Amino acid sequence: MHAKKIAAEKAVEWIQDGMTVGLGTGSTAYWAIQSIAARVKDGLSIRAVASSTSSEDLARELGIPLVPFADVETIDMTIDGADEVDDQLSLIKGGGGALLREKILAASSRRLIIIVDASKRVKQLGRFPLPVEIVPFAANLTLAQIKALGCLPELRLKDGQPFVTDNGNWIADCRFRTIEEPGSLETQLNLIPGVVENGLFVHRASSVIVGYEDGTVQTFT
Ligand code: ABF
Repeated sequence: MHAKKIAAEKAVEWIQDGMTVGLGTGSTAYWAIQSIAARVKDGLSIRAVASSTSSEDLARELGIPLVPFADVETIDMTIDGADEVDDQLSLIKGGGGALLREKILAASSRRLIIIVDASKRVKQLGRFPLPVEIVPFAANLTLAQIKALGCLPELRLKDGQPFVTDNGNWIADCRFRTIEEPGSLETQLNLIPGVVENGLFVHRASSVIVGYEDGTVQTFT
């Protein structure tokens, strides 16, 4: 918990007056939202958009000014967590199920700052099952096409039913074990018609801030 919090607080130091800020999702992004709220109380003037309804609700509750996506053309800085980060700053995201909105925010952000604790750093992506958002229609056919790319896809369940994303879709958690070429897999998955988006974020992170339990942080750019 401490490691996540200090990584989050370091990232929030980079926010400046007047910025449009993207709010991520997950337990590390939670600390960023708390820290942003504290700075807003102290007079920081920003506007924010969120990558999930849960982060949006939290931000509203804490008094962070939110704007509708329709009013936003670019985002100055998005601060978000990740499930795995490799040495090239490629990421697996989507363990929390918000990968589509997270990627939309990332794609429109001048800077994407990823905040993690040290457990998320890996030599090669793939130990964490890759989340892939799929449309419910003919989901079995889509799962078969995903499987043909060399993984074991499993439909994510919640209370015995398919987990439904904020966009009304389902998630397949795909065990690849190791992902040799994340960039090409990201593209190949998205060429399958039933796939909406996948959790590989390649060449998108501007910086990764790693927090450690001893209170130190390391920044990779
Ligand atoms: C989001 O939250 C996701 O992309 C990722 O799945 C998850 C990381 O969660 P946590 O910070 O709780 O480990 O950022």
